[in-house]
Amino acid sequence: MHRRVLVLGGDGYLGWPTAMAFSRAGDRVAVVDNFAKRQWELELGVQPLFPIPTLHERVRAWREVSENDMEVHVGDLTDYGFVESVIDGFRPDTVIHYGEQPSAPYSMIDVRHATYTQSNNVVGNLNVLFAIRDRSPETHLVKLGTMGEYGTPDVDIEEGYLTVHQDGRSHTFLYPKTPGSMYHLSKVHDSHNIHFATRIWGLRATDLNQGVVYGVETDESALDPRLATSFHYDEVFGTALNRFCVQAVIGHPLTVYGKGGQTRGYLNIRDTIQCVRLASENPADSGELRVYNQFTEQFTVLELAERVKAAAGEIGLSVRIEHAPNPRKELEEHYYNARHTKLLELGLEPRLLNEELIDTMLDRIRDHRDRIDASTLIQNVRWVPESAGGAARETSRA
Ligand code: USQ
Repeated sequence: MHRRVLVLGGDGYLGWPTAMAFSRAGDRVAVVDNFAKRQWELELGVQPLFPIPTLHERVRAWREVSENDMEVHVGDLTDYGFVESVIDGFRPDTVIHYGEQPSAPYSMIDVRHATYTQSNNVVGNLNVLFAIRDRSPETHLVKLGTMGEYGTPDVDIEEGYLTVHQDGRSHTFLYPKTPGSMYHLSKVHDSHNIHFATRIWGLRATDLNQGVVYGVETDESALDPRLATSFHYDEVFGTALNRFCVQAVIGHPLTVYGKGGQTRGYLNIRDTIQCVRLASENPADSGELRVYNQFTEQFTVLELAERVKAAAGEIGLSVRIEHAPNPRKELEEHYYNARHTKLLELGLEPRLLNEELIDTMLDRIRDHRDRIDASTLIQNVRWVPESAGGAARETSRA
């Protein structure tokens, strides 16, 4: 069945490939963006690895390559009038919401960046919820949350909910959250607001607690260089494996923070698209909040660095792993076991990380080696500034 799909944050690393994938599958797609990411790049002096045309140029290229059209709406999700008019005009079956500030380090720069991240993300998401309630209540919201909402508790992480038994009674709650950055906290607030909207207003929503995404390419972005996605490797916007691959290509030591035992869930960008498709094809019921843990494998950062080192060695790159001082405050050795069966039950076929994939990433990155700006690899954003008690250090679990 072809749907009307509205992609919020459609100019981003995940939003743009998602918009193309749904469009190619025959859905009617509209994208929304305010180009905030392009402003943050200018603010910090960083650039994506591949040259990224403007959104309008991308959409024109997409029309040329795929013969599919895509609507573009430029505006800010924190402007309720804008959000309401887009939802009212387009009447989406599905809203896929990537339109938030996605970087933990960006949110930890200072008070201005923390309050910006939380107000931008939380207010934008609230506007989406109210606009769906008042203009298009049957719309299914597919919201990108994060595995980082849970933090690293010393017990297994369930898939969204935890049933608590007490004195012969029991109740199912949203799984308790202990996030590790102002950004991750913003997504916790979003999750509670979405839960409220489903419980009180009967909206239908799916919260995708996504792990760390890696990868440079999807089936659609590979069709034409103008369709590339905005791949970052700098300290603020780059994610771990993507950064390690870029570091390997230019002979920079791989920056494993601290001991490197930090364990997270990871997934290929192509699996992000698959998961979002599965979530939208299986909409929540009215009044229901579905929560999926969206990742395919768990790794420690040190294991990731070792994988990159091995793959790089095979193609003649000599790589050194460095245990850099950890700019974050996080456990560097901990228990981690997060359930992630619901998307598999819906049919997810994971593309696990293997040497061939890392080779492909290294090759693609090597083609754009001249654009790599090594000065952006380390920007010293600290979770605890010197003035507030010294460098970040490992803390107790409490
Ligand atoms: N890390 C290093 N060295 C580096 C970069 C990161 O050791 O050069 C470590 C970090 O300290 C952390 C882990 O690798 O322990 C993951 O860091 P990351 O920067 O790859 O990912 P994170 O900050 O957690 O955020 C990213 C995305 C965010 C998404 C999240 C999913 O930017 O949008 O929500 O991954 S998750 O981590 O599951 O919460």
